[in-house]
Amino acid sequence: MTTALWIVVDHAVALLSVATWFAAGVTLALRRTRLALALLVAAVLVTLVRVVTVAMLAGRGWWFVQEKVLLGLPMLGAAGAVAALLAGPHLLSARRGQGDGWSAGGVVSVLTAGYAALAGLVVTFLVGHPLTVSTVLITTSVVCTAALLTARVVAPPGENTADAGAAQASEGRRPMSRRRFIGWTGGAVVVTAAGAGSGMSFLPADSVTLGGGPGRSSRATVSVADLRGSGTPAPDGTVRRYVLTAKKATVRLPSGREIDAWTYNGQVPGPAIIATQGDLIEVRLRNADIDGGVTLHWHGYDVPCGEDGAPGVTQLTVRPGADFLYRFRADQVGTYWYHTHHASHVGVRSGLYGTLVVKPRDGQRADEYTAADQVDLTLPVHTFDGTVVIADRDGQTEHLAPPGTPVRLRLINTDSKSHRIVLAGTRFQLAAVDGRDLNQPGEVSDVGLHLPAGGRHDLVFLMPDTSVALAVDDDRDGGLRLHPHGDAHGEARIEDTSGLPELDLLRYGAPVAAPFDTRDADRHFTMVLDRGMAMVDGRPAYAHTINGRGHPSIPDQIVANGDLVRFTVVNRSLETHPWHLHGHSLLILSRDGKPSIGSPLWMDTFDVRPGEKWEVAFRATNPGIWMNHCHNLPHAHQGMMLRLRYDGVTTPFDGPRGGSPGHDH
Ligand SMILES: [Cu+2]
Repeated sequence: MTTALWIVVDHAVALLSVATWFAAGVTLALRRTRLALALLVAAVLVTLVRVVTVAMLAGRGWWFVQEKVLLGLPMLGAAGAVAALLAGPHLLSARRGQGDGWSAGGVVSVLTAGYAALAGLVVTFLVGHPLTVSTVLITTSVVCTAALLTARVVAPPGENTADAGAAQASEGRRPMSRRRFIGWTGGAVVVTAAGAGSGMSFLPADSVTLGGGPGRSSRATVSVADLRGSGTPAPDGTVRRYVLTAKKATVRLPSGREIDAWTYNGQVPGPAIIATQGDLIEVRLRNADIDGGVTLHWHGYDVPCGEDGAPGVTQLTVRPGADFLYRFRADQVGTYWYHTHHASHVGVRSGLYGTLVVKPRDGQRADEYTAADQVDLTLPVHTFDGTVVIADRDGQTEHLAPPGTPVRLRLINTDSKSHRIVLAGTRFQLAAVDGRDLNQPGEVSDVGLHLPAGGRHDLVFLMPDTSVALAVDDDRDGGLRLHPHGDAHGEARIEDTSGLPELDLLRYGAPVAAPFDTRDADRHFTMVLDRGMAMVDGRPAYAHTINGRGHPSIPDQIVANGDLVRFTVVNRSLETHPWHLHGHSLLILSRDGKPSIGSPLWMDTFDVRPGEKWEVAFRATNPGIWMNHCHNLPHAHQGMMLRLRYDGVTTPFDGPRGGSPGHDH
């Protein structure tokens, strides 16, 4: 069973335990003896099952259960045991015909077990990982308060307690004053604990995390504003100049559908930026009328930090009428894309994106398909209000490719959710992932490719003499068709592709020796992804959280130039989080403890699906302050974003803008 399934089962059992304890308490209060006994037995059994589900989850990782093991279960276990001991004997006597099974202590304790079960569930959903002392104090105070109030209602202090149990009744008046004493002392303790817990929750969090490495050095600082790209191309390169103007436009798709888009130069996608390795790319960004502002972020391209396009971190947002010049050397070959990083959850979705492809200089690429006459298609996949647009076309796109032609399809997912890609009618190689060539990628067919949000896959093959079809999300009517002959349009029908297995990239291609020994990591950061209550941009929200916090209250990850850095990324939530670090590509080490055994897999955006745990590593060799976030852009907007900062690097752009791509100021 997958971890995600155990998470769901555990939620369900937790909910059932809340229901059964409350049902037992209510039926007991109503003196429905037989039903109350049955429900009490059920509640105890469900609680025991809960121990099993939590134990199973604990086997998948401490992050999945910390708050359950340290707080939820002990609280429920203690309350449940007291409830069974207080209510059980009376109910069993009643079953033998002695009394009606009711006792004040029984009702209060069974209902308290219900409060404890509910509190544990609420803590899991609102707080999650990591558990804090503050959470423990507040939660136990709330449960105790509920228990004390229930006791007051069930057996008010002024009332004769003769029916509260034979033992108490025999003690006459004294138990009443003792109960008062317990009530007042308990109340005082609860109020103190709640106050302390609430106070602690307002303590400022650490502003940085060092990942086990040394703290700040006393070295001279450098500003991101000075970390700019080279002003010259390589000796045999040229300067590729572009002007991109961000503006609103109505774009007409081939189907006739019109979309109100935010565009670069009035088109979606924006102008294709194409360069050869060693060229200098120079892009002037102007903003015509995008009110909130725009930037250009070079997704997956390890540009100098000052060119990265992170508003409030590496530059100011480009406002209407303003402009910004980006300049960097095209040293990295492969398939990339660019997009705005300001209010990106709206801007990118609305059309502020385009493609960046850097081709190798002749003879530099150990790739069998470098012939000049190849078909090389760059295919960003984007969804506008439910309509999938591939490159600049909706509906089905057709291309001619004579038999024997080398074909390269560069798929780019510009959406916030993953896409499933199937290529039918030919065997093919997945030659590159996220722009980086794989080592000895084997030929495959009849597989589905999982393309994370922001990710890129390069598919290569030699055109057969029959048609080839590319389907996105198993849609047989849309997608792309390649025909070997001009008269074949419309003939390529494809079978249902939804049942095809997914190609596992961690087992694809051939391994080579790792470039570094990841056991020697200088810094190790763990990011536990979840949902919960957190401050996001100064407001409380039901956020997408990292280690229980939301942007910008998540501590900066500090690294030093040259460090070997390791990330552990754990997803406790039930949504997929495409993880994206700017300015670096990450070597995938393992997923759920199973090591990557295929080609070295370098990714800049990898999907951490529900319940998964990924280990990745990289060498920190690109000084700057880098956004590190979920590329499901609405998630990033709702808190799931932090910064990785090199020791000694500062930004003059920090301040009210806060670096959030989700902010309109
Ligand atoms: Cu996410």
